[in-house]
Amino acid sequence: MTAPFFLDIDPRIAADPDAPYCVLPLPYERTVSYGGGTGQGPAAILRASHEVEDFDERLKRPLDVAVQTLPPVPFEGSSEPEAMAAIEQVAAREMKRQRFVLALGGEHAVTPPLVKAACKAFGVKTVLQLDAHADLRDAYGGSPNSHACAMRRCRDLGVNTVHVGIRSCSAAEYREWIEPGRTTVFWAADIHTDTGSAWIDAVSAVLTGPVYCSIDIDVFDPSLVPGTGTPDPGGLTWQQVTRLIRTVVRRHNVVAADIVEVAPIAGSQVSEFVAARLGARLLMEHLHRTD
Ligand SMILES: [Mn+2]
Repeated sequence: MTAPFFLDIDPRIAADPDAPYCVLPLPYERTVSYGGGTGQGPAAILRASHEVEDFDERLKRPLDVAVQTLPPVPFEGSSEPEAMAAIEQVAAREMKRQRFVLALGGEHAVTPPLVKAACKAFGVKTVLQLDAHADLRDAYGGSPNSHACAMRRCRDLGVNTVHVGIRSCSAAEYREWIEPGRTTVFWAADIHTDTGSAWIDAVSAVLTGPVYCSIDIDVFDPSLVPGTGTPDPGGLTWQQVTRLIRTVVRRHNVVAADIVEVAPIAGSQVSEFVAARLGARLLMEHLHRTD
């Protein structure tokens, strides 16, 4: 069996090192605090992606994105700092050529090294985080590289962070970051009270410079995506998330993205399929952003 690649496209395009888009599988699972399985996420998303239709019903056009699938980064036997360095190195190699990298996790700990590479290659100014959790802890479970610290490590890089869909944070995260306005949070509860698109305009208004988009799959409600490390009730819908992405890629220079924290559940395919569909939609919206 050949290694799975993203979307049911021409295998020659999936192997083309000059395709403008690339998918980077990151089966990293190290600092899990609750449910496990994120190490299986990338392979499950790639398999599920072959069930995504060859026609984008929102854009009303064939799935025509040219995307190479890179080999997964191997993490066996590497320390946390070594794993972070390996991710940054591969991402930097691709971004240096101005390619759009869509990374597939793996736990959210993979994001800071991706953002670091994107800062060097594109001068990223803002990380747009879609997530149930703020991920602003300085350390968690004894590690500064925990999934629960992903946005805090991005702040260390000097970029702004904008958090969308949040419904869980610690008292310290709230007191130190959110209450004093050091970062901008769009709470899931507030998004749900807005039946129009004012909240999307409000998110768009606070984004500056080149944008890196980090999507923790737990931003979705667990009734849609149960297969994730830390499911949290009250999450966003498919329409809310994809409408936001459509607006953001059209109004801002989104240069790279990740979809993380998919933890497949045996006997169910919905979580990885939603992730695959989201990846396809994101790349298609980006490719056709000026149409
Ligand atoms: Mn997260």
